[in-house]
Amino acid sequence: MKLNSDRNTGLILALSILVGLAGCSSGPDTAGSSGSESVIATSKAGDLTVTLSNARGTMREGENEFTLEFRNAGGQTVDVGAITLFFEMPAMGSMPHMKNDATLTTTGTPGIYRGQSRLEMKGTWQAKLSYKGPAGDGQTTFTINAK
Ligand SMILES: [Cu+2]
Repeated sequence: MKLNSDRNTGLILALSILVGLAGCSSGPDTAGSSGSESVIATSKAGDLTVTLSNARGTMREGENEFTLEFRNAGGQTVDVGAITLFFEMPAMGSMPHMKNDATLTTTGTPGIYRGQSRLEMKGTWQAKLSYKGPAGDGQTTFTINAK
């Protein structure tokens, strides 16, 4: 029966995502799922929803760690391949244009990445993200208010 086999496929996918999450967790405060983190910003990139989150739910001046997730309309994580992410602020008065790169690493779950970036100052940053890989090419921008 077509309906039954579709349902089974969905269940197997859900189970493998759970196994993936359990596999990359080494402690209660280990990231890898937004379940224990607060959303900083979300944005659409084509059919995908990109979510930036961390434990505090905000970015700040100085060192930041965060989680980046790519999900399809069904809520499943999607491997997007190579990602470029940087935070940018236009020149303001005597302050020059600022650009702070992020470092991203994969986790045990394809489509969920851990990120690090050092922001030079408080204020409004444009987070510019692009990716290229199995899900095609895409790009999006988030507005972040660093506190
Ligand atoms: Cu500035």
